[in-house]
Amino acid sequence: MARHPSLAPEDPWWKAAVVYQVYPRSFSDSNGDGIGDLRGVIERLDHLAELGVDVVWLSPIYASPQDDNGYDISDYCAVDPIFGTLDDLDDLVSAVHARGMKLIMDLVVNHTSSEHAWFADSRSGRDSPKRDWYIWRDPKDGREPNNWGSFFSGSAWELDEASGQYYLHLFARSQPDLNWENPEVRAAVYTMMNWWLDRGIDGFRMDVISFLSKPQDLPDGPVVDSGWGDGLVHYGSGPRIHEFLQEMHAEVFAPRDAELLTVGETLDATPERARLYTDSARRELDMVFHFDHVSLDAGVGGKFSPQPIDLVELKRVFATWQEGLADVGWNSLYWNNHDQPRVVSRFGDDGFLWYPSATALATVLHLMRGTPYIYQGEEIGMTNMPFQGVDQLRDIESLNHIASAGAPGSRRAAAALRAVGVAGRDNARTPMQWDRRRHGGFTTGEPWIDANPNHAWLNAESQRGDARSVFAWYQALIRLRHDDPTVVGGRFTMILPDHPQVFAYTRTGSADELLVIANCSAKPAAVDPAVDAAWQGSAVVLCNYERHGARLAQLRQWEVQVRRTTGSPHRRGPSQQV
Ligand code: ISL
Ligand code: CA
Repeated sequence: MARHPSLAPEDPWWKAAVVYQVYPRSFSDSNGDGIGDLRGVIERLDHLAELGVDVVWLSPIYASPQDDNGYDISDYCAVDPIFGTLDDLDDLVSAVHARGMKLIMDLVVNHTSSEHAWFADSRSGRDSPKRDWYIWRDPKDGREPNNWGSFFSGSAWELDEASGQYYLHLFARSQPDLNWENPEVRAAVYTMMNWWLDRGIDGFRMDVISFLSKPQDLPDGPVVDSGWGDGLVHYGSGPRIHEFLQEMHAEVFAPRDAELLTVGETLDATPERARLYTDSARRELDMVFHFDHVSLDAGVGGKFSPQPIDLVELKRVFATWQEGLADVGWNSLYWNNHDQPRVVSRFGDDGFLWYPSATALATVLHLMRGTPYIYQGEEIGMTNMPFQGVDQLRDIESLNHIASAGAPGSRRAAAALRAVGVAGRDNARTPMQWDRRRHGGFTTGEPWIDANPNHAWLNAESQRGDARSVFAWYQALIRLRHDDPTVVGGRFTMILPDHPQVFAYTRTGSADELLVIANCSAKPAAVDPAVDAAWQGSAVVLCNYERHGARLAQLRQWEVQVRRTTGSPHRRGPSQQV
């Protein structure tokens, strides 16, 4: 891959890269069975090349019973027939590389599917040679070994009647946790990772990677609303996690000179922990996904008791992370993925302010310091789905939540359905909207999940070639990251931190300074006169309204501007120096 001009000589390539996540099940169906597949991805690669992204992150395509849409793997070295074959995957790698892009795969090694041969062996009996490949414990006082709850409702322990022991599953009961204390498990994972890298992939997104190390006494966690204990306080970045990741780096990545990318999903990460994971001197990961910004709208009962967010709080989270990794480590930057509701519906306005809010949210994210991740459909402003009933839902997390909330038809179950409609993962998993045809051109068959009816107007084809489309806006943001050293390396300074409507910051380079200023509200916003004065005469680099004045005294509804001034950088207007 050619190095982008925005990189400093010492910068690794991924500091100027933009990653695009493909959720293959919902991306493009090439054979009419209603499920997206690898040949469908190959057929749509020109869309990604035109967008300008550098890396494709492919969500799991491995053999799987699909209980958790592929995050329950039964064979790490096989492609599930619903997605195609290993040859199709090799063709995809070649096609991605031919367009100058890289491909990273999803590494799901905290757990396997209960249908994996390893687990079948392990559960065959207490004396199985693979018994210790998973986490088995005797009952405690006649019940589960501790009070940990599963992410997918209920206990994190499942009783195996045959042996009278419980096994741990932080997610579905069909997703038993691997025992990373066992060096045989770690060696088997590294062998598999090397097998994939030898096939030419360019790295991994590592699923719940900070959960691998559990304290061996498995202590109870604090009891939460569900009535179960929150084990995250113990297994989040557990006692041996850094030892395991440094061993993985030594066994898999260090021997290779290819330009690889590793990103870890770390639900428990704080900036302090993220520095440990991403400090290049520690040889662990290149970057991590934290969850502080996408947890702000979770109420007391968690994600399914959603509440409005406070912009000042959201800005504080971003400023904390920008400052926390300013000198050591590196941020990922994301709004969306296959687990999160669509940002334009969640934090923006998917009504008549759809275009300005989608473009304003994209801008404030993409021009911070870090590597941006675009989730399929985000580049055209896809919105949440207006689910009408449980029968339209597919996600195990949502279905379990509704089932555990109350009896079908009860008020509690109805309330749970409404919450799932706002915060559920299926909002991200409706078919990619390619054109105005049935099902958005995703399939010629019946899709595994309903397409959003707004595909009639909201689709990639209708935006192609339109300079004032969300797609064109993302192209412009990606070009800025590729071309502008201040976007990659400039110092981040939050300004107007307490403004209730305006999200604004500067990026200070060696010879210029950028201002990113967005009115993240449906009402006009007055801007501090000191900021207006300080940026007089600056050049407007981007604005999501067709006409803009020279002044910055007021911003229209969801108006975002990017301005540049040259000359020696100096503080401009009231700021929170982070
Ligand atoms: O989004 C979430 C946080 O509220 C959870 O739904 C999610 O399960 C968590 O972020 C972990 O996600 C990863 O591991 C899961 C899988 O279901 C998710 O799709 C994956 O991204 C188990 O493998
Ligand atoms: Ca298909």
